[in-house]
Parts: sequence; C-alpha cells; structure tokens
Amino acid sequence: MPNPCRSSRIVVLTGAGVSAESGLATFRGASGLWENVRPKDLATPEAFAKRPLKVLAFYTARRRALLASAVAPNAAHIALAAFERRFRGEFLLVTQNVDDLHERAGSQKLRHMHGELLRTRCANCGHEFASTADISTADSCPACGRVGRLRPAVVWFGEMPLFMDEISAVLGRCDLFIAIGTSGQVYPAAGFVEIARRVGARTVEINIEKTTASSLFQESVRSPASNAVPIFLERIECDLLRLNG
Ligand code: BJW
Repeated sequence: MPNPCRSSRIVVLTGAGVSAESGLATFRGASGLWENVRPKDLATPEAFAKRPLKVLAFYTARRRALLASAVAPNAAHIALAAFERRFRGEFLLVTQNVDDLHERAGSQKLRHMHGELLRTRCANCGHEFASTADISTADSCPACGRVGRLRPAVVWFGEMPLFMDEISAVLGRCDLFIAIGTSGQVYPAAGFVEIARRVGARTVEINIEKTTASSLFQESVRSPASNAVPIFLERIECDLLRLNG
C-alpha cells in the first residue's frame, strides 16, 4: 500500500461556519450572535470589567446551547478527524471556535486559538480548569480564592490568541492551506492565507458565501461545509495517492 500524502503539510483553519450545521450560531450576518450587539460590548476584557453579568450571561447561554443533546459534530468535523487519522504528512487543525465539536469528532492535532468555552479561567491569578458549569460573579477561584474574577477561558478582542508561535511555524512551511467557514474579518487568523501564499502553498476557501478574504484564495468552494469538506478531503487523498503511489 503506497503511503498517501507523504510529502504534504496541511494547515486547516476553521471558523463558526463549520459548526453552523451542528446548530451553533455564527457571529456575523443575519441571525448571528452579534446581530443586535456590538462585539466590543461582549467580547473584550473591558466589557467584562464593566458589565460582568451581561458578559457571563452571554457565555452561559452559549455554553448551555453547546451542551444541548441535539448539538453534535457534523460531517465536516467528522471528515477532518478521519482525514487526520489516515494522513501521513504534517497536519494541523487550527480552530477559531470555542466549541468542542472537533474533539467530539476525534480530532487530535487541534489548536483552539481563541480558547475554549468549556474551560474557566481566573482573571486574577490565571488559574484555568475544565468546567461545564455556569460562571457566576459570586464564584470564587479554587486557586487564589478571589470572588467575581472567574471568566470563560476564551480570547477576547485585544487579547493575544493562543499557540501563535506553533501556528506561525507550521503555516510557514505548509503546502496546502484550507479555510473553512470563516468570514476572514478577525486578525491574526484573517492573515493566515497571506502567510500561506508567501510560502507558495495552495490556498482554498470553503464557505457558503463570498467573504472579504475570498480574493486572497486561489480556489473557492461555495457550498456548506458538511457537503464540501468530505468531498474536498477525499479528492486530496486521491490526488496524493496518485502522486505518491
Ligand atoms: C458557512 C456555513 C456553512 C456559515 N458552511 N460556511 C489587524 C488589522 C485590523 C485589526 C486587527 C489587526 N490585528 C489585530 C486586530 C484587532 C482584532 C481584530 O481582528 N479586529 C477586527 C474586528 C478588525 N484582533 C484581536 O484583537 C485579536 N488579538 C490580537 O490580534 O492580539 C495581538 C496580536 C498581534 C499580532 C499577532 C498576534 C496577536 C484577538 C481576536 C479574538 C477574537 N475573539 C472572538 C470571540 C471569542 C470568544 C467567543 O467565542 O465569544 O472570536 S471574536 C469572534 O470572531 C470569535 C471568532 O472566532 C472570530 C471569527 O469569526 P468567524 O469564525 O469567522 O465567524 P463569522 O460569524 O464571522 O463567520 C462565519 C462564516 O461562516 C461566514 O463567512 C459564513 O458565510 C460562513 N458559513 N454557515 C460553510 N454551513
């Protein structure tokens, strides 16, 4: 059996669109989480300092939605995890999503650059732990004991995204970059396609709509992720099998 894909290095970036067909809302656009609010009123450290109840309520609603029994990985999450298991080259799945649907599908080489909704962090001492519980302003930190400083372990505007050194290194040597279900409006993730282009990688966008970043990609697939991702990944495997076989 020839070794498929042995010479390839693939980085996949996912955004809220990959989880939309699992029943989780995206941020922007009609019916998005931010349809009637300003992002800076909910997703900044300043908003949490000024209106912690409002910010915590926003994340409580989203945590409960994520934990609802109807929410499960869709065919795109599942195809990515299956591809990673078979792939013999370098693979990194970078997600901007704070949900755990990639993990539930079985993805392993996964980095949550904007943190995780099912983790809680103390804004006072930095202690972080896994939790599915609602966060209240009356809660105290299990490490430092401070009351009212627990927050979701997510990355807000003005904060540094996670794993940037590792992501930059892998992007800087990839030969295929695929962005799935992201509007390309939030940096630094929105700049990944340009890094990939600079190193000569093939760049592909999978999205139901044209985005502000579409012109930066060599190829665009306009189709829902649950349909496009399994087909696209299967084609890559066939191409690589032909090349390497
Ligand atoms: C489907 C689909 C289906 C739907 N199938 N597709 C450079 C220039 C300008 C500004 C900046 C800059 N650098 C930094 C900034 C500031 C800022 C920023 O980017 N601002 C912009 C708004 C202009 N960035 C930051 O502050 C970041 N920090 C930072 O940069 O630190 C300094 C630094 C410097 C240098 C290097 C490294 C660091 C932090 C950003 C944190 C973002 N946090 C959030 C909230 C996380 C917590 C939470 O979940 O509440 O992350 S904001 C929100 O947007 C969330 C998302 O991860 C992120 C991206 O959204 P995403 O995933 O693209 O969702 P949508 O809704 O926008 O799009 C969904 C897409 O899916 C659409 O296109 C649909 O069409 C599509 N779709 N159904 C396929 N079925």
